[in-house]
Amino acid sequence: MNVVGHKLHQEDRCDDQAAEQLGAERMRQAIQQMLQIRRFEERAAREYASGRISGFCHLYIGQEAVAVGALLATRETDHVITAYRDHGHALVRGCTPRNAMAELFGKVTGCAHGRGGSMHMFAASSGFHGGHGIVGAHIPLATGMGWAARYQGRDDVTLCFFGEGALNQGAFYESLNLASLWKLPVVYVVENNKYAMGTALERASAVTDLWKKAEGFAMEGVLLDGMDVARTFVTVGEAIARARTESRPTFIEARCYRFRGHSMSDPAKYRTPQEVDDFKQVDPIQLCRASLLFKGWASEAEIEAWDEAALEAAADAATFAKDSPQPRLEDVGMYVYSDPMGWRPDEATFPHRRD
Ligand SMILES: Cc1ncc(C[n+]2csc(CCOP(=O)(O)OP(=O)(O)O)c2C)c(N)n1
Repeated sequence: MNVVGHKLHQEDRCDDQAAEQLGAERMRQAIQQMLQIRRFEERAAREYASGRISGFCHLYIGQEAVAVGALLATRETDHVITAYRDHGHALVRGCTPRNAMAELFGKVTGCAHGRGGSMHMFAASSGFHGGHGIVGAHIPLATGMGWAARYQGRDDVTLCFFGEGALNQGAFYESLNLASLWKLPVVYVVENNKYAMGTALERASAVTDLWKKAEGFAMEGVLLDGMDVARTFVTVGEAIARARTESRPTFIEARCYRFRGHSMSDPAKYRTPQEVDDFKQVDPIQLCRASLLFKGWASEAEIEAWDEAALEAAADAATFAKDSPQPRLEDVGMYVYSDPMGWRPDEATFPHRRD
């Protein structure tokens, strides 16, 4: 299969060498995290359809290997920032199914106290800095976070994820130029899922080999099969090492695919069912599953049990979210800006506060 040069994958499992580098324990962890994201979002889609979740909701289904593989390569002290398709990154990096689902429901027990919703998940104490709705606007923030680390002499690295739709925003060029010029420890990952809303990459961008743009910043540019969690771990791990030890940024193009529409309200008529089916042949969870079985690192029964546990956690999260209180009208100014007008969180009212 060759889907307009997008598919790099040749096998029906993850790359063997990369899988060895990922190792059995991490690969077992990877599939559990991917299953948790998948089942969480399938549940979120159902809750959205039933009207319990409102506003925007962009699902990450199909792209799980990018967040999971990349974040497995980080240290706890590293920083992560992403765009609005953020449920996966959030769940791997400090949010729980409960407080992420409650956030989708707009409840006070949500990870952003119900103020952010789907696009603005946060777990600042775990180094997860959102969830940003304006395309490309968080890329300068990542560059600033890299600058702060260098200035303060910390050896932590910032990982910045964004969609390919952000690549023709000025902020992208300004940020990567400065990161290269100032040698900042930032890894920029474009999750190229082929479409920005309904616009195919080749209809919007003169350059479609996005990783080549790195050359314009005198930066390392790498092409990655983002459907393969093991390769993602290895490639992002190398970029993190370069950032941590040499303080050099990297730009990675992770080619991936979203199986659902842009958001819950998108019927995705700009692509054929055949194309979606083709990409489902390289479903990141199935590739990882096949590797685990091939290498004898997990049994069918174990994977089944992990899937069951993920389903249960998603169901439990939905019940928790449904039963949680709404934010109080008199607290409407809280958690929007940092400590506005001296308001302090009240532990009795916000028992689930994390940050
Ligand atoms: C500055 C700005 N312009 C337009 C929009 C509307 N918008 C929301 S999502 C989107 C497409 C972005 O696609 P991409 O960056 O590829 O991310 P993906 O949805 O594929 O994850 C657009 C244009 C926005 N949020 N911000």
